[in-house]
Amino acid sequence: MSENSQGASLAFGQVVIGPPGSGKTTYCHGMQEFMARIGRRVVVVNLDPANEVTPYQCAVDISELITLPDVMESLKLGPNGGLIYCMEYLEANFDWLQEKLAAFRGHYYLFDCPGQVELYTHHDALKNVFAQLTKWNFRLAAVHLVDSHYCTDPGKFISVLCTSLSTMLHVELPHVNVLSKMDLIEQYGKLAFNLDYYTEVLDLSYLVDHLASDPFFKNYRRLNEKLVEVIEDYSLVSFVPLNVQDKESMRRVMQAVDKANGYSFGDQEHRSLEALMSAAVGADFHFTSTLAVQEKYVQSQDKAVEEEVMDI
Ligand SMILES: Nc1nc2c(ncn2[C@@H]2O[C@H](COP(=O)(O)OP(=O)(O)O)[C@@H](O)[C@H]2O)c(=O)[nH]1
Ligand SMILES: [Mg+2]
Repeated sequence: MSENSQGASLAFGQVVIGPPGSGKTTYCHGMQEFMARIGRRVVVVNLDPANEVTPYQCAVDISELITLPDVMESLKLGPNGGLIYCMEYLEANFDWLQEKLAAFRGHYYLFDCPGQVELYTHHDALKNVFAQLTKWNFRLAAVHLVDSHYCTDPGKFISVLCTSLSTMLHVELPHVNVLSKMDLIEQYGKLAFNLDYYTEVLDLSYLVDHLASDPFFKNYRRLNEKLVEVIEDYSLVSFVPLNVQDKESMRRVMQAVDKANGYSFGDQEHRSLEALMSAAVGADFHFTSTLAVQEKYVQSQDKAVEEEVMDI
């Protein structure tokens, strides 16, 4: 693998990002097992210095380069400052990363990334690491995990949409946004709308109306309208629902990512004509798949809510 990428073969992979606790490490473990079962040669690279133990076997582990507790102790930094320092240190040590990754050329790479949101919305170190990987001929998609818990509160959901949008614009990679822990959504609380409303993110005016009926948010209607306007103007955000323990759900996420990073169009695996055609025309049948998830994890809701959804 050479610095200027000349001569390096293409390598495909995913950078798995999202807030702390959104399920990144669990996803990497699950996706590694899932892909291994379908015959893909896959390795996991741990880039999160806060991951003390990992459920998967790391091919490359940032803790060999730097650890968060060491940084916090020696530089007297808190956990957030410490993580930023670790990422800047990684950026300053590209040669270490390059050498470690080169040993696994020919594999599919899953990068388990840190959970600090600022790293994806403001700070440049990780973005520069991703850009450097691209120069080394990696074809990456960002898989941005968001806990489906946020769907249960329209205010939180708007903030998740803003974070997802600014992450997409900042990271500058093909993006697949994922609503994780779908199996828990029933326990998290009642949804105001059908699940596809949250995954397709088409007409957010209903969300603003819903918020306006809340006495606390009533005074913020104009602010919410403007936020929603920005999100709709870009028209970039949508979500794929995920339950990491469900094979069908993992397959759908994998298909979306394969399309995003271009893996579907390579010749690494035997692919059915149908899969190639659906990738080519951009059809991924999200709507039907979201309805299936809705039926599986969300009990039918009361009439008033159903009527509200019919209006949509
Ligand atoms: N029920 C359920 N729990 C999950 C799922 N994914 C992750 N978790 C749990 O969420 C917690 C945080 O997950 P982790 O992968 O460490 O999150 P990270 O901080 O983003 O790496 C752990 O207790 C996981 O067991 C899921 O799909 N369903
Ligand atoms: Mg983790």
